[in-house]
Amino acid sequence: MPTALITGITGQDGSYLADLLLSKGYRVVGLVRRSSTMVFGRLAHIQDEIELVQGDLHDQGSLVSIVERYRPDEVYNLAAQSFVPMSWNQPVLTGDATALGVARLLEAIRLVHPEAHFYQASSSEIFGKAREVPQNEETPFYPRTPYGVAKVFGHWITVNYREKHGTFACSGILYNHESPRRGLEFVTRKITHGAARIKLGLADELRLGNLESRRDWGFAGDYVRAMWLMLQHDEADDYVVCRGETHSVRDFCDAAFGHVGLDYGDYVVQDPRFYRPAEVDLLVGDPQRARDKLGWTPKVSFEELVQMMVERDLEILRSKGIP
Ligand code: NDP
Ligand code: GDR
Repeated sequence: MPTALITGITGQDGSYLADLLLSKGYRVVGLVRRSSTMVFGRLAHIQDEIELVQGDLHDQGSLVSIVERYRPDEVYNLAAQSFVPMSWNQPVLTGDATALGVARLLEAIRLVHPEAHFYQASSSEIFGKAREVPQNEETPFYPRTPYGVAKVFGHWITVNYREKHGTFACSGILYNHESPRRGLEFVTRKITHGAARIKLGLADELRLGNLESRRDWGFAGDYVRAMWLMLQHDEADDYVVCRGETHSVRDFCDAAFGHVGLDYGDYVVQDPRFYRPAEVDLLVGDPQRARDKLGWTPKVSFEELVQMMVERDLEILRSKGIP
């Protein structure tokens, strides 16, 4: 039975990856950081099938001990301060976790278990002020936020450990991927949750920032499959993972409200508080390498994703006794 260590297991991607690896017969170990309220909502359905161990990307010693104790065949580094606007409020913390955290984990692997295969959660935010459209693995980086800058470090340190130390290390440059388990502060879930609340009479407006922003949105369940495929290949490489098509925030609102028979124009209010100081340019990727080398293709369409998210938000609200 292979062992996988997942950092960020309590997050959106961590929970989907844990589902996938359990279905493939892995022993799944998740690194969690200590908190006064240990609530692992996204893992409730698999809590008896996984092992959780305390550690933190800020703490080198904890990473060394965990890698030494479990000697995982595969390590997926999904942990990060992942909310882009917050990286302007806490740029140093973001750099420490999202950039240096990667180096700490790679060091732990190099020191105690160099055979492990390593996956780094890189991001389309490294392209930022995009030098070309669509972006591929050779497109130069131009991050526009402290988060993007930290992810550039994470990406290059992964490439450098592969080239210098021979670590089997892959960097997945993933574009936005969403799901019913997405955090409520990200725009897609904010919209589907907002539309569901309005439909059920719990709110009468939804305040958003720039409705013209465009993203290449996919389903998280499809994207974690690409992570796993990268670590099964016979050579380590970097891959762009995306659908290759964009939609605006406005399109997303239209689809989400439309699904519950409402017109978003009657409820969505643009609020300057949610505008960003520096927006990224058009981020749309070219997933050809992932398709050709890994045989990866996304299965869930934009429309199916929006509907899945709205339906689940209605279900969650109704299960709380709301009609
Ligand atoms: P989430 O924000 O849902 O999850 C982040 C996870 O990181 C949580 O489990 C969080 O733990 C953990 N974490 C944060 N800081 C630390 C730390 N110092 N030590 C240990 N764990 C920590 O992110 P997603 O699941 O959406 O994303 C997964 C990864 O993929 C992230 O690295 C993100 O930057 C990257 N990414 C995501 C994309 C997306 O569209 N979702 C696209 C491209 C990249 P806790 O629960 O305690 O807060
Ligand atoms: P992003 O995702 O910054 O792309 O990062 P987010 O959903 O936060 O924003 C997407 C776009 O929507 C616009 N927007 C709003 N965003 C939020 N959060 N709230 C609003 O009210 C709102 N109104 C409009 C934003 O301006 C932006 O253009 C995600 C994260 O998962 C990162 O960790 C990951 O690396 C990237 O995707 C790829």
